[in-house]
Amino acid sequence: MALNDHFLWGSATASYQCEGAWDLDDKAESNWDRYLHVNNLENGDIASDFYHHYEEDIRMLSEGGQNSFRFSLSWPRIISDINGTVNQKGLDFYHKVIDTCLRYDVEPFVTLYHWDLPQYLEDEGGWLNRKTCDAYLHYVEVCFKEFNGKVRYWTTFNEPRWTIFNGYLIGNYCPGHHDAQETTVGAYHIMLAHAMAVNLFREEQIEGKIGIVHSYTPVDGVDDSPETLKAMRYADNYCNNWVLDTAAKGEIPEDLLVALSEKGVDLSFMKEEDLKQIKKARVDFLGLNYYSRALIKPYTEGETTLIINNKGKAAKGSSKTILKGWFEQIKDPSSEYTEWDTEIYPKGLYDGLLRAQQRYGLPMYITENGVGMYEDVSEYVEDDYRISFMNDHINAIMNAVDDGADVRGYFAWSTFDLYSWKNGCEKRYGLVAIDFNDPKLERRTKKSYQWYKKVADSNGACIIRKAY
Ligand code: BGP
Repeated sequence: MALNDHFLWGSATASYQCEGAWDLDDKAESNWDRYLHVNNLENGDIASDFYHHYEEDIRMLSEGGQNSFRFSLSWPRIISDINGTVNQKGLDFYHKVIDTCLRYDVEPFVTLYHWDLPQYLEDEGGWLNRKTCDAYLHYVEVCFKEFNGKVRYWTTFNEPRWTIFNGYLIGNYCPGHHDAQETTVGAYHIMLAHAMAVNLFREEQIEGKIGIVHSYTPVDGVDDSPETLKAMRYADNYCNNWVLDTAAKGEIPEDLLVALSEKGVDLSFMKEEDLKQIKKARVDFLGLNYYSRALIKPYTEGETTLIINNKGKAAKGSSKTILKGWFEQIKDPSSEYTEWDTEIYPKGLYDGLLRAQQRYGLPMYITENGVGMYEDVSEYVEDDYRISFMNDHINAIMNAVDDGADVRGYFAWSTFDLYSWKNGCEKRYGLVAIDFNDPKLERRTKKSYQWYKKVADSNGACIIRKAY
């Protein structure tokens, strides 16, 4: 059986990862520009040069059967300075992108923030400074008014957890800190900014729907013991609930706040009027990015250890997640893992969708799903592993829909090869190949692109169905 005719079949990108043109047309410097330049790391200065290839890229995705395109707006491209000056050239660029989508009957699915913060705000403390919430509100107001009527799907933030935890706790993203207090403050401010944006969206009666995108990590336990259940709750709060409960129910999980206080985090920065804003702001839908689940056992010993493998095969097996006193994440010996230590586990998507359906009862979009691989793009890429990965995950979605989950769209990560943050460009996710050594950055479709067209054209009817 196929999915319904309104289902969005698309793919996704993010401004910093694909646009390039990092200092063109009066774009301000972003935190990622600064951090990668100063540390002399591989950067997105050029990336896929979507800034100059957007027309071709949107045409190609449309020819590939896709009826929606998820992309983000770059805040530093749109707001030039700390005084909030609007850069018309930045707005013009996104008008062109959106108009091209509409010309091809492609639904623009817009992310307002995919991690590229203006450096002038990072200089003032970034997400640790409450003023960043006000600056964000100004930025989103400009975007809402400018693109109202053209954009029908808005999301406030891409993956608050990933950007805040990696930046302030794990330290592998900018600004590269390791501090639980800062992590809590940053997480709070980002969710407050989210709530302020949702409330503004309602007050201004902007057309369309608004949601948030979360890095969804469904939590499984090694057994059903009370200790494991407790560890799972810690892990679920850490991975998911602080974003999803806050966005969908207007509530920051109370037991998480208690557990943070017990760890010595000072919560006095939380203000009653902020909590009222948060309570009022309920999203219309949830955007869920699914890469993998977390398999959890109770905490045994050792200090908090958080290691993410950004080196691929050179560091395979090095990832570790231990939260002292809370939980430990373990590997499932029967599962397959990528070179970057991501477990391939489609059933986690099925389980996660049913849990989220039951808990929040909101429409859901899978806003990212894909597999990062090393690929030789000098010839046609026959990415059968990606086809099999996507087949099994779309199958999981279809199974979940059969069992009552309200899923309304699927976005493959990514539309074309792009810059994968600290993994650089060698970790490829695209349905379309780009040889980053080719000055023309020519686009060439992979086998998965043709396969995905058939899936979209048939509304999923050609997916090889499997039960669990
Ligand atoms: C998500 C991000 C994307 C993208 C993807 C793949 O967390 O929203 O920006 O990068 O993950 O992750 P990575 O590039 O680290 O492999």
